[in-house]
Amino acid sequence: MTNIEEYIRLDAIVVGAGFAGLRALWSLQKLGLKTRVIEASDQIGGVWNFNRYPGARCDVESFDYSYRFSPELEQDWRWSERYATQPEILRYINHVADRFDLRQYIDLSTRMDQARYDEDAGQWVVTSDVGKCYRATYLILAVGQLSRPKDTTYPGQETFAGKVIYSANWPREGVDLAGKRIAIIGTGSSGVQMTPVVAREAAQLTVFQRTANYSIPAANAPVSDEEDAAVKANYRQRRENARRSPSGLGFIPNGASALEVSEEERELEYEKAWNRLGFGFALTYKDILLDLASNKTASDFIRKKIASRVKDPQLREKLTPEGFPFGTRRPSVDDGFYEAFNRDNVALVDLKETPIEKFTPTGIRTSAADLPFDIVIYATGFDAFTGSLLAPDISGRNGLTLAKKWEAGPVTHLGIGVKAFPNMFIIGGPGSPSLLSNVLLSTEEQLDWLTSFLEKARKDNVQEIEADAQAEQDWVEHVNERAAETLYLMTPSYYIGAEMPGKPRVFMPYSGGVRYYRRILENVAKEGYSGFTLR
Ligand code: N01
Repeated sequence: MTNIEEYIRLDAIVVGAGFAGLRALWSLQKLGLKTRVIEASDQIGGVWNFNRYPGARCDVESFDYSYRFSPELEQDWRWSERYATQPEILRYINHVADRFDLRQYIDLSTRMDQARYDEDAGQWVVTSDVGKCYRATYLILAVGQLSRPKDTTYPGQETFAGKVIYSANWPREGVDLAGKRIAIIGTGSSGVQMTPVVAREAAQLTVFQRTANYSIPAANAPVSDEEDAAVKANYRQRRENARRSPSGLGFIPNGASALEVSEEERELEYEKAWNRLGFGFALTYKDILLDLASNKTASDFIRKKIASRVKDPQLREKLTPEGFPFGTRRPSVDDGFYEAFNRDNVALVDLKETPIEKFTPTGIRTSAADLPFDIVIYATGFDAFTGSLLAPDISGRNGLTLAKKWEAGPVTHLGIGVKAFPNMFIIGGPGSPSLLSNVLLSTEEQLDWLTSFLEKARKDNVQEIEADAQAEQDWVEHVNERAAETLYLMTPSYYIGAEMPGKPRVFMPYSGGVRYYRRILENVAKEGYSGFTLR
């Protein structure tokens, strides 16, 4: 048991040193709060520190997937590509930490094991795996939405003589793929990004696919000096446009329904979007994610494109997504995924036809064959949204644990506050736009709002901020109502908790868009932070 003197005493403790945690630190320091960040890894960067697999890059444009809080930073940083690679993003995060002198406030290699609300003291008591203990008024959870990788295993894996690697925990020293026989299991964004890069290095690559997903070309390109100058000349306006767009990507959806226009016009629009917009393809028409018939026009267009990219008719059929509307599982953005299957050294195993039975000492046995491998890469995804929030033991009033409170699925007010967990705030969590938006923009929106809230609370001498039960109920209803207006609920995906057996099936992110979400936050503030009890 820790002596009371041994606690590190803070105004705020932030958990996680990724994009959100660093931004929280910067904001809270500026407010004058004594703040520390604790981070389990020995390096900062969050998902960009862990996901070092070949081909990893962001699918939001670099100019938009970057901090907006410092116009000077914006002007000084030079992105080299439209979609930045993982190493470039990690360099950027490190640059920000140095530039704003943040490192001294970050405790690395310190994993939060437990956070307990001490009601008498009105403080969060945080303990870590390295024995450091903290007491803080505010607990800010910036632990990410996709930071708890699934630990997928198959029978016999321990007998396999080769290497097993998880894409979300890629060895820092790198992996020599040259001339190796490699398996990639999983065809979400990670598997799709990795495939063409691994294919170029490997002697033989076999991709194990359970569900074919829709993927759109990234349309990546170097950022020219002219483009860099043009964006920087107007950067503030670009940020404002992104804030006002529903997705935070800066694209305003075409105001028309896909069904309102002629087939020729639609094809032309899709073609333009296909060649330029990447992820923004989903916004070519306003109702692609809202109306099934409209969605079918986009889904059919993508299927046609896949057909034109894959030469072998059997492979083409297997790689073509069927049975769910485009965008209802998160689409991938790729740089040559389908074309990789035209190479002689790349094969596909359709797990629906020939499932994996087990690993053997030499490779993988499917129901059809024994396949030899040197390296098996799992790109099987994450326990999304709630995994990293529920991994530590967090308890609020009367010892109520967050796991118990969220037994039937996450409930929050605005995705930020939780009843019975006073002074605890979640950034980018369930019930907020997070993964249905430019997540960095939503993060900064939430943190700006939260900082103003805390500033006011301190001015008014408020000791405790707690979400109301009714407000929570109303928010969950609102999140569900907005989701019901979309097609998302039609498809099992990590948006609804379908990625983990036994996980409650509830819609996790907020689908109303960042613009609408911001208005709600602003109104809540105007109403004196309605839905929160301030004591
Ligand atoms: O994970 P996923 P991811 N045996 O969950 C399959 C972000 N991200 O790491 O669909 C065999 O999407 C699973 O199959 P199924 C982005 O938000 C962004 O790829 O469950 N296969 C699926 O094919 C993204 O959405 C970027 O049938 C198994 C795959 O593994 C999110 O992270 C890059 C299996 C998992 O796909 C997650 O992407 C990378 C099993 N036991 C990631 N279990 C960019 O910015 C699962 N699968 C571009």
